[in-house]
Amino acid sequence: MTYADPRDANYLASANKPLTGALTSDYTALGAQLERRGIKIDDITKAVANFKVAVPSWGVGTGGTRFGRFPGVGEPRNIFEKLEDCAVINKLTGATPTVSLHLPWDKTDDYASLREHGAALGLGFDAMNSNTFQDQAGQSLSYKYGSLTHTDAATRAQAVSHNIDCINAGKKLGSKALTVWIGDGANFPGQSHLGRAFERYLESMASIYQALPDDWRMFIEHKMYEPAFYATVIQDWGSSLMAAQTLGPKAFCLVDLGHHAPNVNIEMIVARLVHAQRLGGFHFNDSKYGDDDLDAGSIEPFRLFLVFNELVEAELAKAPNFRPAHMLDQSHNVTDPVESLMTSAIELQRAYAQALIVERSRLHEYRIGNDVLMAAQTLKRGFTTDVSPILAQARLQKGAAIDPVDAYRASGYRVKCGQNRPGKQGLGGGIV
Ligand code: LRH
Ligand code: MN
Repeated sequence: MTYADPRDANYLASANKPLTGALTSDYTALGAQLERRGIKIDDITKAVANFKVAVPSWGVGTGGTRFGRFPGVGEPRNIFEKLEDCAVINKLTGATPTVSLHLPWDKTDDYASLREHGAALGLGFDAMNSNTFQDQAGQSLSYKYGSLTHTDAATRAQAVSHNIDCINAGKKLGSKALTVWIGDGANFPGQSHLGRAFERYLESMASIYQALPDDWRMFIEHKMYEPAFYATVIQDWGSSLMAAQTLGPKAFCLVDLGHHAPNVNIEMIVARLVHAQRLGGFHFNDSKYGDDDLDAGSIEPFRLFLVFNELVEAELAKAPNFRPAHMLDQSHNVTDPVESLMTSAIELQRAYAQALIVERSRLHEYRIGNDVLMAAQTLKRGFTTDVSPILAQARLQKGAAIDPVDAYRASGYRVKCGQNRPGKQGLGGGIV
C-alpha cells in the first residue's frame, strides 16, 4: 500500500479531482431548488464553511465500556500523537480547528511546546476539562464519595485546586474556558443531604470561579445519572442554571446531548438557556438509551436538527450573550475514531445547514395563523432537504476533502500509524 499524508494539499487536490464534476452539477441543482424557495445557496455554504466544532482529545483513542475495550490499530499513545490525528480530522473536514483537552489524561510538563505543536498542526485549544471523577495514582484524598461536594473540606479543596491547575494549564495553551463535569451524587436515598450537597458544590465552584481570568468562561455540565445511580448533584439543566446564575456572569450551562433521559425535549432546554442568556455550549453525540456517547446524528438526526433550529432562531434574533461553544464528546468503541469524528462534525454541519434553509417567514405566518400542519411541514422541509452538496462545496472551498472518509482511507494513514505507533496499544487515556 502506498502511503500519502492526508493533510497534504496536493494529495487532497488529486483526491478531489474526480469528484468535482458531480459536485458542481449537484450543487447547481440544489441551488436552483433553494432559489425557488428564495434562499441563496452560496450564503448557506458560507455559513457552513464558518461553522466550527472542537474535537475531544479523548475521542481519538478507542473507547470502551465497563465490559471491555478493544484497542484499535495505531492508537495515539500521548497527547502529541492525539493532536496529529486531530489535525487530519481538521484538514479533511475543514471544520475542527480546536481540540478540547482533559486533565490529567493529557497532562504534560511543557504546555508551551504543546501549544507550538498544536499551532504547527493548525490547531488551537478549546475548553479545558477537569477530572475529579477518578482517583489518580498518588492522590492523597479519594473521590469515592464525591469531589467538589465531598463532606470532607480537604477533599473539596483538593478538587478545587485541580480545577485551578486546569485553568493555569489552559492559560498556557490559549484556552478560554473550563468545563466542569462532576460525577458527585448518591446511589441510595439517605446517602447524602440533597440540599447541602448542592450548597457545597456552589461553595467549591465559587473558589474555582474566582480563579477564572476575566476573558474566560466556566461551563457547568449537567448529567442525569452515572456514575451515581440515585441522585446526581448537577442532575439537570435546572440545577446547572441555578448554579450559573449564583456563580456569576462568566458561568454558563453546557448541554451534553447524552445526559438526559430518553425523549427529553433537549431543544426546549436549549431555548430556555438561550432565553436565560446562559447557553455556554454543547457536547454533541447521540444516544438511544443512556449516555451512550455514539456518533452525533447517528441515532436521532431529527433531534439534532431541532437543536440547531433553536440555535438558528437565536442567531437570527441576535440573542444577547449568545456564543455557544460547540464540542464533540463521543466514545468510539467499534469504529475508527478519526472517521467517526469526521463524519460527526459533518453531521453537525448538516443539521446547521438544514436549519438555515428553513423558510422562516413562511413558518412564522403559519404559526401566527395556527396552521399547525403547514408550520410543521415547513420546518421539516429543512430537514428533508439533502444538503450534502452544500457541505461538500464548503469543504472544497476550504481546501478540505470532498469525500473525507474516502480520502482518509485511500491515504493509508491508519495503516501507517499501525507501523509508526508500535508498542503498548491502547493507552486510551479515555473513560475506560
Ligand atoms: C461525562 C462526560 C464529560 C467528560 C466525560 C469524558 O459523561 O460527558 O463531559 O468529562 O464525559
Ligand atoms: Mn460531556
